[in-house]
Amino acid sequence: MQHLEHILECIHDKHIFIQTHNFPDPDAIASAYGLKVLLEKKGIGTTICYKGRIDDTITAKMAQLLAIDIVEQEEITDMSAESEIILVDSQKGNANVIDMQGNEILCIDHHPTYENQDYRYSDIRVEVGACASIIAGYFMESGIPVDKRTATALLYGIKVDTANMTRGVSPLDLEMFYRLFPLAEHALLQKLDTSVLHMKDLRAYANAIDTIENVNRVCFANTGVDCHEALTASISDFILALDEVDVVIVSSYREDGIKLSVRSSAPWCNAGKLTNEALKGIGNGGGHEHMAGGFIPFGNIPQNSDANSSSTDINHAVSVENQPVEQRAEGLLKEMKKRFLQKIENG
Ligand SMILES: [Mn+2]
Repeated sequence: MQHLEHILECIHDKHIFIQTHNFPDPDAIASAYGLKVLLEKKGIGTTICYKGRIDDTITAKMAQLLAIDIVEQEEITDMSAESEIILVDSQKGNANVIDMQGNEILCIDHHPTYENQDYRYSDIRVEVGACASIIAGYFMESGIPVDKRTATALLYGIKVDTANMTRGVSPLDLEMFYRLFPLAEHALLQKLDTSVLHMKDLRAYANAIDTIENVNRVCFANTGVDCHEALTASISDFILALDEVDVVIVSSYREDGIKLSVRSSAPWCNAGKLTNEALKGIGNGGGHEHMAGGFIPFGNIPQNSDANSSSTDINHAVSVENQPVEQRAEGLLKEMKKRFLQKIENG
């Protein structure tokens, strides 16, 4: 049976929700949109939803230029506990996706699974570089023609998640890239490629460059405050391009904690596994072999710190809530660096 047939069998409602990970990236939006087009052809209404502010990001620009309707969770008015949700480019229980009110019945993703979940059906392929390739595959498999807008969205998702076919590329990504390429609107893709940054984003780059610290090819940097997910990720990629660097951990301050973006180009270091293990006890994270993300909430005290750990400092740092975020984060940042370096050293 084809994937799309499995999916259709599991859907009972006339209208369902397609939820992406929080602060969706272009691959998440492309996947959600492609699935929306497929389901609407089969008579099922859909709402694409997500959590997180994405103003001024390339994701917002993509949604605007391609006229893709996406709804932030606070604006959803018609979801109930019985509503059916399909997760795309994310998995239930992961740190980067909130648990919305409805019922997660299906999951289509390319991230590793950290917690087994009970879906009616799931199509999770960790070897695939972009979730958009999986969705594009549904079109091809079912013989449904791909319109220009959908092809453009899917191709853009593939380009971004594979860093223009240089990262985590699988045969499916290659085939979908090849098949979508002649169908897409290239002027629009070019516009997206050249509107990734804003002038004000340079402040985050400057902060990262100022704070850069390279320990045996493992590089730490901090972007300061007001640095959204996509920007943190592109700063990570930027630092990884340095000849002297194999692994990058970029941190940025949020009101409620520290967000991390991790990259690895080293065969000896799996970014997702490293991030997942290094943050156990102080936060959470995970992802792919070459790219990962994590979060350390303020107030989380490490449980298994070793003897020379700075947990007293951490206690102190997070207890003083009136302090500027930089000071509150100081102890946690130190602990985070120590944990990453230890994990890398122990292989
Ligand atoms: Mn993705």
